[in-house]
Amino acid sequence: MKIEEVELRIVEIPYVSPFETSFGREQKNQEVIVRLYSGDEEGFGECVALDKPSYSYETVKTEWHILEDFIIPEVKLRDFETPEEIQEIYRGIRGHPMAKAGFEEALYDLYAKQKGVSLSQVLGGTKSAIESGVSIGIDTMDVLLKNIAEKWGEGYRRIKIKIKPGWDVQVVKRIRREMGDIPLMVDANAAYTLDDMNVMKELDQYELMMIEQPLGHDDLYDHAALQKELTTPICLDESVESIKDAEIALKMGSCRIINIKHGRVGGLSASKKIHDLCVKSKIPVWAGGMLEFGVGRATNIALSSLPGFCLPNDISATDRYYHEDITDSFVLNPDGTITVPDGPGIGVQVYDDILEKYTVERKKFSF
Ligand code: OSB
Ligand code: MG
Repeated sequence: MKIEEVELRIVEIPYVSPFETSFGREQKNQEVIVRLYSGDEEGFGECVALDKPSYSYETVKTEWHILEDFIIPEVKLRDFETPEEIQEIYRGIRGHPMAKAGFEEALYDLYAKQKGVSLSQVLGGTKSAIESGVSIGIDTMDVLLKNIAEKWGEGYRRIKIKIKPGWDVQVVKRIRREMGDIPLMVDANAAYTLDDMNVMKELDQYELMMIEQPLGHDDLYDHAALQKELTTPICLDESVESIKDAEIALKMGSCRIINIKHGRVGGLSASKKIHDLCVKSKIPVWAGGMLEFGVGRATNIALSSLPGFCLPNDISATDRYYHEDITDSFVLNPDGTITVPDGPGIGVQVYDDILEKYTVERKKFSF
């Protein structure tokens, strides 16, 4: 895989409806799309940082900076045998997992395409369809209940709602009253501290599948203390940025479930390592999402076809996020799954005209 050219784009697409979490309400998503050229093949990757340093410190602009100034100069005309070889270059670049993951993803896509096999196959996937859940943002109670009823009616296998202080116990109570015992979980995006033990203990009464990232984005210690007090499993998202974090979290008992986002942990090879550790330790994993466009969603689907992904994922159909996407759309099967593409690489086509329509910035690096 000789890297002959690289193209970077910032692509911006509005959401079908605003998405609100404990760190704010957003109307649109911006992603950096990486395109690699090698012989007759192309590889695509998507860098998943948001445009603000809210979920993590990375942003669309820091991703671009790391790619343009540190990753692309190192890969110029380099001939890769396998995508794992990029790790040699990454060792010299501290942090910035989402920039690294997006580029590595493009290498994986290229590699799989050159071999004529699917990304799922390259990663060791065993499933032909993955379980689909849906993440629903903060809204008025009426809109939230309407959204939940609609998504549950479409067949999603579990509902996740976003919570924040003041929008938690009463909301869950109301959902349980209106919707009964549907598979339900909450995601706090690090909005609480141990001072909120009362809220956590109240949430513990509602048979939630899990409470995702209740405490600090970089905390493992307090989560271990909280997990001891709760029956409901804690699932870590933000706090697990590497295999090392996962090892410590499991040793300390900071969680009983891990959400793997390949962007957050620096790529697919790191994701596989965390997956393997969790399988060995009997810790269920599922794939988180970052409201990706089609390239990133296809990658999430391939990753979640691995055997340890045994809970519904934050991977919904395209129409839950966007009216129009840069790739073929993903649809929800009647049984609440999404089919894993079996074509080469990510297995979906990227449409140049649509990509062009939503591109707000582009740069090509020819060597
Ligand atoms: O915490 O899981 C999260 C979206 C953006 C940033 C963080 C998160 C989310 C989601 C949406 O919950 C998941 C999806 O892509 O459907
Ligand atoms: Mg989360």
